[in-house]
Amino acid sequence: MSEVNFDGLVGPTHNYAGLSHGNRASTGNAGAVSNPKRAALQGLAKMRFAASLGLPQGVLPPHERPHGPTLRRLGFGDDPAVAVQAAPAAALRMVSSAASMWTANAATVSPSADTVDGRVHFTPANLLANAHRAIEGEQSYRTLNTIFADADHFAVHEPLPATLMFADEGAANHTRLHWANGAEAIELFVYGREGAESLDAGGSFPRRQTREASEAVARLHQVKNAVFLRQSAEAIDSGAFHNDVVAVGNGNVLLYHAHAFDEDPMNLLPTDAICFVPVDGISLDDAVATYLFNSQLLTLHDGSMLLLAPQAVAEAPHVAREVDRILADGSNPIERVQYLDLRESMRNGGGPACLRLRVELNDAEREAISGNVLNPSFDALEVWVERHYRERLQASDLADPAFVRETHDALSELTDMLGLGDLYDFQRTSRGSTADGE
Ligand code: SUG
Repeated sequence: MSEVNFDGLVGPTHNYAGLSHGNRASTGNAGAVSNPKRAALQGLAKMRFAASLGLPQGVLPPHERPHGPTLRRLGFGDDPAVAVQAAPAAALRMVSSAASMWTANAATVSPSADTVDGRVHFTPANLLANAHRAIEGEQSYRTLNTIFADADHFAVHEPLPATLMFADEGAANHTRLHWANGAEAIELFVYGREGAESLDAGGSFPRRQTREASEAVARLHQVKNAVFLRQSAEAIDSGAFHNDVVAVGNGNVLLYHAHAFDEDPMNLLPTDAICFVPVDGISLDDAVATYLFNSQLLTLHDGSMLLLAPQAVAEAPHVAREVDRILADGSNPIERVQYLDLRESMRNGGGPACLRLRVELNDAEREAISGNVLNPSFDALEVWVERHYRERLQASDLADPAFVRETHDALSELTDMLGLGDLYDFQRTSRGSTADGE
C-alpha cells in the first residue's frame, strides 16, 4: 500500500471573504484583493515538489463556483450568469468561495487494510459549521463517486445527515497511524464537541466536529480499530478550528502541540508502537499563526520522513528553531524539512496539509481509479491556470456575468483534461440532462 495525496486545485474564484468564524486567517484577511492565479500556481508547485520526491500525486478538481444549484434553490433562477446579478453580496460570497481546494475536508478515508469488507471507504464531509462549506458535500460525493467508481474496491458513502448533531469536517480531524509494515493500524478520530452541546460548547469559537459524526464515519467504514479523542477547548479557542492545525500523523509518528487534545494521546494509543512527538516549545498562538502542524509529513523511499512546511514557519525564528530541534532529535524519523510558499491560499487559513486528501491504495486499487487524476501533467495544468485565471479578484467581480462564463469555460476544459466527464451541474443542465444526471 502507498499513500496518494490528492491535492485540491485552487479554483478560479479564490477570494478573501472572511467567511470562517474561528479561523483567524480567514477573518483577518476579509476584503483583501486575492490573486487566484498565484494561489493555484503555488498549489501546483507543492504537488510538483511531492512528485519530485518520487511520491504518487493526485489532483481533485475545484467545485463549480458560483454554485449554480444553491443559487437555484435560493430562487435566483437557473442561469448562474444571470443569478449573480440578482443575488445580494453575502449570498454571492457564500456561493463563490473556492474553499473546496482544502481537500482534507472533502471526505474521511479509510484504507482497505483497516476495514472489515476490505474496501476503501469514503464519507464526504457535510461541513455543516459554515454555510459556504456546507454546499460542498454534494459535489464531493459526485466527484469521489466518479473517481472511485469501482464498487469492488471502493465504497463512497453519502455525507452524514445534515444536522449539527452530525457535523463532520472530514480527514482534517482524522489521522491514520500504522506500524509493523502496515500490518497494524489505528484510525484516530478527533472531535470538538458532543452532538448535544451548542456549536461553541460555551467557548469562543465553533467546535465544528461532533463525536457522533466521528463515530458514524467509523461505523460506516467498518473500521476495525478506531480511537476517539476530543480536541482541547484551548486549541479551538486559539484558532485551531480543525485538529490538523495542531497535529499531524504519519506512519507511526504523531507530531502534535502539547495542548492539542483534551486528553494525553499516550493514554489512548499504544505507547510501544507509536512515536509520540509532543511540542511544547511554542504557544498555540504561534502554532496557529505559522501553521507548523499543518505541514505534510511524508515518508520518503529510504523510510525517513520529510516535513513539508509553510514558509511562515521559516520566517518565525523561534518556531523554525523548534523544527530544527525535532529534526535533530534522533528518537523520531523526521529528518528533513522543506519550506514552501503557499501564502495566497494560506491567507484563508488553509495550509499544506489542508490542501491534500490522503488515500492509501494498493496496486489493484490504484489501477481501479477512473479519470486522469493520478500523476497528471503539471505542465498542462500550469498552462491551463495561466490561460484562465485572473491575477486580481475582489468582491465586486463575483457579480460579473463574464466572470461566471470564464470560470465555466475553465472548469469544462479541466474536466476534459482530467477525463471526468460532465462533473458539474452547469455542464449537465446545458447538455439537457437532469441536475443529477442519473
Ligand atoms: O474551513 N477557510 C477554510 C480553511 C480550511 C482549512 N482546512 C483544514 N484545516 N484542513 C475553513 O475555514 C475561508 C474562506 C473565506 O474566508 O473566504 C475558509 O473557508
